[in-house]
Amino acid sequence: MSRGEGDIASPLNSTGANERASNPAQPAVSSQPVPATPRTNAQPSRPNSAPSGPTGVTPGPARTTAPATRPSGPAQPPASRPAGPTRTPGPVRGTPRPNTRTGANPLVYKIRRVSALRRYCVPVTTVVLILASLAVIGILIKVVLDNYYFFCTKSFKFIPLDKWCDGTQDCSGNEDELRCVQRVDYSNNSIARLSESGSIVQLYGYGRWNYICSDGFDVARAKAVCAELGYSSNPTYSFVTRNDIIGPFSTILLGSNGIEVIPVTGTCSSGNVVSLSCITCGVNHDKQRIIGGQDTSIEHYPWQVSLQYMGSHICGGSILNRRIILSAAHCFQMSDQQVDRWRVQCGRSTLNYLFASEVDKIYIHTLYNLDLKPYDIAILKLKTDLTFSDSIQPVCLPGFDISLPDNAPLSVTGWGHTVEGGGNLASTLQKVAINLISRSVCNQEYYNQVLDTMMCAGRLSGGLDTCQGDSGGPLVYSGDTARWEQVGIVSWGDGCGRPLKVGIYTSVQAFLSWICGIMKAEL
Ligand code: 4AZ
Repeated sequence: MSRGEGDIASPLNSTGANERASNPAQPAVSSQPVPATPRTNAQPSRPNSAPSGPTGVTPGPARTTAPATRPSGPAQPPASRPAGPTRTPGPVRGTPRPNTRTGANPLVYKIRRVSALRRYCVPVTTVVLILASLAVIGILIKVVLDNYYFFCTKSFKFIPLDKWCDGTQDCSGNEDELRCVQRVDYSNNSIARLSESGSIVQLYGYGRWNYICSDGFDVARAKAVCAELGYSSNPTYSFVTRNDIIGPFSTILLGSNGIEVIPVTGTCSSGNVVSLSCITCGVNHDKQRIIGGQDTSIEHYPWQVSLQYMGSHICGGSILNRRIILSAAHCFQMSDQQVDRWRVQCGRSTLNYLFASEVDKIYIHTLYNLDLKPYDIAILKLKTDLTFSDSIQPVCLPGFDISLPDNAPLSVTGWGHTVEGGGNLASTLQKVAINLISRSVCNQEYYNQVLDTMMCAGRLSGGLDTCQGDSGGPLVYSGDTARWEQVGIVSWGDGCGRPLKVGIYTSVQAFLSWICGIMKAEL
């Protein structure tokens, strides 16, 4: 116990207390020490502040023994007040000092709090700062490594980035070549196709394409046909009477190996063929077409996506189903082959790199070649299903026999540059209303480089076009219907918006079997 505390807490000898209180002449502060505890007359020579042990006690300097009884006077200082001769008196004599244990003195309490804060805050802040610095250094190291090296987790070594996805094994287990862009052609994978604005079913069998006679057609068969086309959603179907369709016809036998096509000899007895819709697609709320590129909202083109490589928008793309995105092969140049560095942003009008979906696989056409771009088509498979909403919807694929009218009105969308050679992407999704240009007209300006797998669209007088950053995006057609079909993929062109140099698009119609083959394989 400290002295100050003892002063207050020690019960005074009743005699002494009374005597002090009754002696008003006694000075407020005595230069003489006051015994810690009033002594009895039986111990007159013991130093008054010393413990009362019998031996080993050195008397205090020039200390006077306190009288056994004091003359009465004003209130004495507390009995155990420090006994040193130079003690300074307290501010108000006789007033008990505040009990700092209970925080009665705010100043002392504050000092204690400040020192406690210092005791804990300084080390905690130091630790936090050290951890933050380590995190920053770690992130910097990761950024540097990510930009220059690939880490082989199995062989625990770094290889230079240009050896990743270069077609040669550099890590054990071929780890550096596993998650790269793949060249595929599954064109013969699917035996189904849809005609007439993508709804009347045809199945391949016996060396020909057959219409499906509605006899015996049911939900299970509808699902099997949709699986052939690469869709797993709940289909809707109807039977339509088409006198102009004269066959050949077939029915479907569902076996353990999937669809078996059974030819119908002669005519279809019901007289009806099957019209099928595998997915609700191509629905939006924007039937208006405005001359010139302008801001639009993703709800008007909810199939539009942004393909991003290491956080940067590179190309556009379109949603075909919950997992499949259609785009252009030239978006995946030699240095951008690593699947895990790509993301797909869906459902946003403005570019945002935070909420993009991860990519599982990227396929480009086997025959794609950078120079002429005759097979400029790619499919990305997402790691997780998209949730459809007003801003995320699939676009429809056209029927295999679609024939666009001359000068057909088309829309194209994207975040690409709004000025040729301009350094900036559009921050808000842009749309431009353009028209189909015949391949023969187009080829006069493009020296016959526009092949059958390509189509031309734009405005011959210039000004309305796609540009760098729009590549891979969808060129869509709706005609007079409420259903938007993707007929082209932004591919190339001579500059942007130049007169006579219209945009060149990959023809979706030319690659329907390539697309469906992959979609079926990836179900
Ligand atoms: C490009 O570089 C690009 N004007 C896309 C489209 C067009 C030109 C260039 C068509 O991605």
